[in-house]
Amino acid sequence: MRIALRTVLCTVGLLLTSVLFPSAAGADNPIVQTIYTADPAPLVHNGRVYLYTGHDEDGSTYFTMRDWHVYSSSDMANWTDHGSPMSLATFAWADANAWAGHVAHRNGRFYWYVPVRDRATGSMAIGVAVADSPTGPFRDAIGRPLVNNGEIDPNVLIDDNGQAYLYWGNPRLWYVRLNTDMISYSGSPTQIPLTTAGFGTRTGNTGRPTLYEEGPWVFKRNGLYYNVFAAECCSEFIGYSTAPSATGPWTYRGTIMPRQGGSFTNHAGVIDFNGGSYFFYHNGALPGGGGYTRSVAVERFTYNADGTFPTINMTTAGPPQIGTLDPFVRQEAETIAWASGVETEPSGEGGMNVGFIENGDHLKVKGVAFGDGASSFTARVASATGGGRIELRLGSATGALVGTCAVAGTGGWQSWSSVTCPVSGATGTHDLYLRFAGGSGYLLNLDWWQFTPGGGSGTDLLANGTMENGTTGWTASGGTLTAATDVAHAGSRSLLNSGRTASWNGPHQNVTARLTNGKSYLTSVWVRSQSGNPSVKATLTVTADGTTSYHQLTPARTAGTNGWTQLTGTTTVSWTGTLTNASFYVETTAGTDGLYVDDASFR
Ligand code: FUB
Repeated sequence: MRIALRTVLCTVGLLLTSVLFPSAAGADNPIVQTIYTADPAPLVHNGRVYLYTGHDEDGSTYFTMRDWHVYSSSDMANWTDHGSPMSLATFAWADANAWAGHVAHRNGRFYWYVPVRDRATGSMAIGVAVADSPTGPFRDAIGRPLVNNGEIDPNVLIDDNGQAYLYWGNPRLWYVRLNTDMISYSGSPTQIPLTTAGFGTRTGNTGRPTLYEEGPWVFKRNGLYYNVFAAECCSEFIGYSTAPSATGPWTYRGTIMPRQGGSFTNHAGVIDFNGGSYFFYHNGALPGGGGYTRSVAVERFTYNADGTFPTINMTTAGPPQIGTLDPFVRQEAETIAWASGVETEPSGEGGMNVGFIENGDHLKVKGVAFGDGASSFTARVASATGGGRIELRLGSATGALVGTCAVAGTGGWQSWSSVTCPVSGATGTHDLYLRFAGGSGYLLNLDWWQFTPGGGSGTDLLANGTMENGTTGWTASGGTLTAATDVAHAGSRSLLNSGRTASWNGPHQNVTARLTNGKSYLTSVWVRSQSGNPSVKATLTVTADGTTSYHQLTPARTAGTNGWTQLTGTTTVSWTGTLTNASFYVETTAGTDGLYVDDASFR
């Protein structure tokens, strides 16, 4: 299957690319290029967007779908591939049709509701799987269908009062009240009346009472309930209705995404993340794509002042990147804005690796902030053949070459080894292209990569940023600072600031002697909450000639208790007069929740 997609990309793809992707190198939509994906279901959790998708098999002539995939992003431009943690095999009672699902988070667990074909009845049913992590592994929660009425496309809303609802349906539309265990329900499935007032009037494609077709996406925003759905097949557009309660009555509001995109189905998922609103959908835009070989894409949008949706059209550019990517911490090779020619697979060292790499293939990583410069590049590689080269280029796959790493054979595709090569000329923020070169056949596999900052003013101003030396170099501006060994982002220690009494309390470090006036600084720090979900940011306090100013080093991001959130940003620091104090702080925008901090750099 992998090779089939690659072949399509290399042959048919050339023509389609020139139509759909006039500058595929600059495009970020569709989100995934290594396989065909469909039916997006985004979930915001711990400062990341987790994107759950279906998977259209290469060359399909029907909805031939056997597994589901997970991707995640903190910047909406670079997406990390987490592989496939759930397939038809997860449900012993199912035998086909791994179709459009939805993941809900409750009580620290992740519930994935999916339509599959029930082997016993031969008709579609809804199964539910559960996991302790957003990336799985997922297991069948009840060993049988949760509901079984031959209809599809489950979606869950957990209302503010804690009542959860499961919605699904094609051709009808249903809901049932889920119990708090999320794997059973109370009462009977209820049919939502498909009235033209509620779901619109068909002008074509008759045979159904209203525009409603399938794929309900129900959510609540500013007190209003929305049901976004695929409308009036075929081809489908995305319409929506609103209601004053989770159970209606629904009022049809119009079109969000008109018919377009080369797939006769569409399927929407809507989230708010990091201050923006995002609309996920699918189309047939990848080379070889169509109604049964679809790809998930995303657009950023702004609700109208009255809460209605604007019209949203598909683009190849996708949303703007949030912040930048830090090349000086380990980055997974499978964190990608655009992949050309390669595929991903499970890595023997955990997670995924990029593989099946041939001469001329490349990975684009968007918005990489090199700051004052990088001096070297390290890659974790494996090769069962003679290896090849990794060219580091800026701006495009043929852009400025800032380094080349030679990779020799390692004796196997999962025999991992690290290679390092010098880098020069990588300063500022650029799209980074890892371009692979060598002979014929597969060259190498790539698990992760990391740059080392350049010397001189590019060095880190923080001492003990890894926190592996306990509290050395750090002070708390309030509360107690201790070395924590129960949680660590990397290594075995982090810092815990507990007993904070004000939002500005946090671990801080004096950087007065090392700060340069007018210089642009790149900040990266990982944070986690001890309790609650505070909004956390890094700040530089600068006092010069008796005047104190505050430089926001990173945007504030929500930190949770069961995962790490990266704060990152680039800020130019300047002052007038004589500098008497400069302190690097991690703080919250409000509240006094205890804060874990790890792997901080300011350079
Ligand atoms: O992917 C299979 C089916 O196509 C989904 O369940 C529907 O929503 C449509 O997208």
